[in-house]
Amino acid sequence: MPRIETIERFILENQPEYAQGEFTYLLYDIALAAKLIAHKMKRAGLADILGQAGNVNVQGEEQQKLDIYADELLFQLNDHTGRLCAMASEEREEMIEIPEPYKKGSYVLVYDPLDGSSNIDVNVSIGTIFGIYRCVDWDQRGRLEDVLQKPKDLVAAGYVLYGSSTMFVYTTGDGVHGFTLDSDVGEFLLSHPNMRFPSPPKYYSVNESYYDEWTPGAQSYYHWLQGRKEPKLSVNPTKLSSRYIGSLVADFHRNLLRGGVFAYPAEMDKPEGKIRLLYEAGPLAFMAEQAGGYASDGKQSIMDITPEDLHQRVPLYIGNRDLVRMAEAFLRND
Ligand code: FDP
Repeated sequence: MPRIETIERFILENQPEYAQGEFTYLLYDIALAAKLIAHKMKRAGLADILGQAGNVNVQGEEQQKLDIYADELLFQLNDHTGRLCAMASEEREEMIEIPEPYKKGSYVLVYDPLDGSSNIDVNVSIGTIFGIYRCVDWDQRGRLEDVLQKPKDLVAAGYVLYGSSTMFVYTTGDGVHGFTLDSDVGEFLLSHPNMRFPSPPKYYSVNESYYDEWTPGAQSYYHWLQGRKEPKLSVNPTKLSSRYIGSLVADFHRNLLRGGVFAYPAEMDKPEGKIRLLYEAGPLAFMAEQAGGYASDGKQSIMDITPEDLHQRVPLYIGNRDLVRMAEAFLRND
């Protein structure tokens, strides 16, 4: 009989030396949130939860939109456990303090509860992204500086993909491991140990409708990815196939399995790009490096950028290392 490895067992057997239960249970709680969100999506179906918050359903109850549900759930599962000193969510303007009666812990949780919002209402894959930092000052209750840390300082990061099956993929700095939810037994089971970007890569993922807004460097890079012969480029073009879902988690996940690059370039009048550093680019950059890949804003590693603002955006190139390095080369002269 093949060895069955549940996520609980895997986390316990592979916990980093410094983890003394607190960190391990924090990961369990995120995995639990993932199961509950996946369950809610499946059980309620299109009619009940997709749609605008504030709508009234057939039972006369006010509907809660799925992204609000996911945000609340992650908050509620983590605010009282004594494992965190602060949280920050893509859905909330301000940093989340751990309410006073509860014990303060040593970690910080940043999360995007439901990424890929344009896909929620149309039943296309979406995801949850999270990152875990250590508190800067363990004696203090959470402050902004605990949250505004470089992705390089992450101790764990991961995502949940709600697709044709639900997957929980995470790293604690010792490789990237993927688990698939067996919904009959309600367990995440190890299905993808030690995930690495394969080479040669297959795909590029970019929303090319913004082509005219990109800088010349980003446009040339796009031509290079497509393998176009004209206009002539200084380096021989590669030739990748195009896949774009518009859900960062889903696009990243596919490229992690098949090899490729996801790009969301800066635009002429939007040099900051779109993707959020703290909740999206940072955690995925940490995962990419653990899977042998790389993430850049086009000039420098995402891992080295210190966020100045909770909702700071960055241009993003992420995937196979060579493909992302090539983006940096094309963007150097912009
Ligand atoms: P969304 O706005 O639908 O929430 O950063 C959020 C994000 O989705 C990513 O998940 C996705 O990759 C990107 O934005 C899609 O943006 P475009 O619709 O502009 O392509």
